Amino acid sequence: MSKVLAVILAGGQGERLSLLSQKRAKPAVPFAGKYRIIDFALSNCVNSGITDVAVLTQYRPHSLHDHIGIGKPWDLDRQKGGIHLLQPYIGHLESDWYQGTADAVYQNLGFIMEEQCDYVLILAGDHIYRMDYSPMIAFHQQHGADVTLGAVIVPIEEGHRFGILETDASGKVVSFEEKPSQPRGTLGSMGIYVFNKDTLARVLLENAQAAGGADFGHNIIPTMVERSERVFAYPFAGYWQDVGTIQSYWEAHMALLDDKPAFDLYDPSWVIHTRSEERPPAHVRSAAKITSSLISHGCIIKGQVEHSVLSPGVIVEEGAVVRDSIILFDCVIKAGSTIDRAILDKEVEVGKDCQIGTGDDMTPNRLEPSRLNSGITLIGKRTCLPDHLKV
Ligand code: ADQ
Ligand code: ADP
Repeated sequence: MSKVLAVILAGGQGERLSLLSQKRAKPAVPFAGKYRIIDFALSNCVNSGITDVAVLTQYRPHSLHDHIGIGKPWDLDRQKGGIHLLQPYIGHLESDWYQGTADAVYQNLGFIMEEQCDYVLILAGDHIYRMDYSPMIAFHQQHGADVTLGAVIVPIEEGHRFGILETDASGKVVSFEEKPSQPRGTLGSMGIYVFNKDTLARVLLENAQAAGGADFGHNIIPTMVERSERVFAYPFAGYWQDVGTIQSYWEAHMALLDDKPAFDLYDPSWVIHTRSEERPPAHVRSAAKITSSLISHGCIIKGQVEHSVLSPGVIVEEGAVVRDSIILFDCVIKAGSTIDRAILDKEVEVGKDCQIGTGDDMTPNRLEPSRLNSGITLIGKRTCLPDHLKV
C-alpha cells in the first residue's frame, strides 16, 4: 500500500456549537457519553491502517492536548510514524496565526515534505462518521487525480453549510461553490481531501504567493476546479454527520438511541478508541427507571432516565427525571428536578425541584423548533442552578 500521512484539522473554533466550544476546540467537545468528537477521525485512521497522523491544533487546545497525549489509546504511540501534535507558529502579531484550513497546513508544509508519504489525507477533526479511507485512496489513484474530495448527499435546506459540487459522468468535479446561499445541488463536500503530496505543496505555495485567503473550501478547491485540474469526488454513502450546530449535535446523539442506530458504537470490527479515566461501573439503584439511554461508567442513577445520553460520573437523584437530554461528565441532578431536551456541559449542578427545558408551565420547549429556536436548552460548564429554578 502507498504511504499515507493523515492530517487532522483540529483547530477550528466551531462557534455554532455555542457554549460547548467556547472553552475548548470543537474536536475536543465530548460526544456519545465517553468520547470526544476527534476520536472518530482518529479511530477511522487507525482502523483504515493509517498510522502516521498529524493533528493541527490552534483554538484552545488544552483539552485536545491532554486527550491525545502520545496517542496510546489509538495505538499511535510508536517510534516510526505515530501521532504528531502540531501547533501554529506563534508570531508576534495575531495575523501570524493560522488564517484558515489551508494556511494551517501550509505553515506545517516543512513537516509534511519530510514525511515519507505519497499521499496526504486531510481530515476534519469535527465529524462523526465511520469511514474506511482505503477505497477513497484507491479511487484517487485509479482516476489519476490531483485531489479527491469525499462527497455525500446533503439535504437541500442544509446546503448553505457545505461546499456544493457538480461532477461529470467520470466523477470529475466541474463546479464547486463553498457554502452557497442558494445551493444548486445536493452533492456536498465532506471537507476531507486526498492530495498527491507534490500537488499539495504546489497549490499551497501558489496560493501563498497569490496572497489571497487560505482556506481549502473557499480558495484552494474552487481555484483548482476553475483551472480544470484533476479534482475528483469520491461518493461516500456511509454514516457521516457534521455536528456543527447544537441542533445537529443533539440529533446525532438521539440517533444513537434508536434500537438499530445508524452509527453502531458496538461493532467490534470498527472500535472507536478514546482516552478514558478509570471509574467504577454505573450503579442503577432500586428506585431507578431507565429506557433507551446510554449510561456511562461511574454514573449513579436513583431517578428516571428516558432517551438520554449520560457521560461518566453523572448522578441522578431520587425523583429526578432526565428526558431527551445529553448530560456531560460529572453533572449532578438533585432530587425532584426535571431536565427535558437539554444539554448540560460538564460538572453542572442542578438544585432540587428545578424544571429545566420545560419552563414554569411544564410545557416542553420543543413546540416550534426552527433554525433560530432549536428548542434545546444549553447549560454551560460548572454552572450551579439554584433549587426550584424553572427555565
Ligand atoms: P467547514 O466545516 O465550515 O467547511 P472549517 O470551519 O474551515 O470548515 O473547518 C474545517 C476543519 O478544520 C474543522 O475540523 C476545524 O476544526 C478545522 N480548522 C479550521 N480552521 C483551522 C485552523 N486554522 N487550523 C487548524 N484547524 C482548523 C468545510 C469545507 C466545506 C465542507 C464542510 C463539511 O470547507 O466545503 O462542506 O467542511 O463539513
Ligand atoms: P474539557 O471540559 O474540555 O474536558 P478539561 O476539564 O478536560 O476540559 O480540561 C482540559 C485541560 O485544560 C486540563 O488539563 C485542564 O487543566 C486545562 N485547563 C482547563 N482550564 C484551563 C485554564 N483556564 N487555563 C489553563 N489550562 C486549563
